[in-house]
Amino acid sequence: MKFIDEAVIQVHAGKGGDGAASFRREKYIPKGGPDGGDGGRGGSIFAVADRNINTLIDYRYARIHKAKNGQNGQGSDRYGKSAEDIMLRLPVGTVIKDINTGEIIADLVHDQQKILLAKGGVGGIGNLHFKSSTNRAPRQFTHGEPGQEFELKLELKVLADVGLLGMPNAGKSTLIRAVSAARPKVADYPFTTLQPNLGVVRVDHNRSFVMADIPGLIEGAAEGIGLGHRFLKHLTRTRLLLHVIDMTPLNAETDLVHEAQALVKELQKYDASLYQKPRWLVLNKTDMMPEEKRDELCRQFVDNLEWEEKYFIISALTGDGCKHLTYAIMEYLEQNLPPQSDDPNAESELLNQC
Ligand SMILES: Nc1nc2c(ncn2[C@@H]2O[C@H](COP(=O)(O)OP(=O)(O)OP(=O)(O)O)[C@@H](O)[C@H]2O)c(=O)[nH]1
Ligand SMILES: [Mg+2]
Repeated sequence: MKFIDEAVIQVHAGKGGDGAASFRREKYIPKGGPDGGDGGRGGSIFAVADRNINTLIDYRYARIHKAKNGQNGQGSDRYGKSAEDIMLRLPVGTVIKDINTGEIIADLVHDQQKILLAKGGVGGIGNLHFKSSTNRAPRQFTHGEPGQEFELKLELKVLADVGLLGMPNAGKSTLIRAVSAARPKVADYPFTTLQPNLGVVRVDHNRSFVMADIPGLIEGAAEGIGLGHRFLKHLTRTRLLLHVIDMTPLNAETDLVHEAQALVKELQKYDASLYQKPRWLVLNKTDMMPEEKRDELCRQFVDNLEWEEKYFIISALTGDGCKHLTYAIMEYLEQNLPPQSDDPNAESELLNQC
């Protein structure tokens, strides 16, 4: 199914039914009292997170969601029926915003999380309830209240612990295939990956984390070159970024340092907080380098980049160095737990998005 990560929808909750004004008319009761029942409640609209859904495509086609109105009250003490609520099923990781105020209404982080989006109107009161010792034949009733209406922006931002960042062809998808059961397409041309992929990396039987592979990024992405930089939003909820670099051009003397710096600049242009996230370098395709010079060349590269954080020398193709990398990530994540406000269940929910 096509991956769509943004949609704009309208939600209209139902109006409450009106209360009734009616009097009892029966054969042997000449002056029947009031018997108008209350109106029913209008249908409300809820969002429900569903781990089996991973795209917002349905909401591109169905933009307007209207719940039914409550039924009006009727004579003979009959109450109007309340309308059914509508459940909008959305992927885990969807952020819901009110377009007009910009306010975040919900952030769906775990499966089956349910949030009220638009409240149905309360039903009106029938004249039955206005009867008193001084007014035995009230004609009053009230109208049902209107339902709430909003225009909402839905934005899916995948939830993962670690995100892969890199130029097209760097080997990001090969890496996620090497360390998890995810099976994104791998090919030797740029922009093979067109949507985010999640993989669960199990380091041993009860320790795991979630990795996100996103489409490649190139210099000028902020100006829309390549696939642009909109996929970077899928890295905003990660705790650690891995900058994957294809080391083979080193032999051809391409300016790898410039390329790496250019990519980081794109990150900075997109969002300062993404730029400030902890980031490690993953030097890939090192199976293509002469073995005896490999470590030395890698170190030189890292020095030229004036890189002071961690770096890893791997081959996603042969699996060399991948285990060491995944253990280091696991340890880092365990030592740098997310703030309390993050949902502890979020990770397990994600597994199902893969
Ligand atoms: N020799 C070698 N080739 C690799 C390695 N990792 C990836 N490749 C090859 O590099 C090419 C690109 O790999 P992908 O994993 O598709 O690269 P990507 O970064 O996901 O690319 P996009 O999805 O286009 O951004 C494929 O032909 C892979 O087989 C590696 O460690 N060594
Ligand atoms: Mg790819």
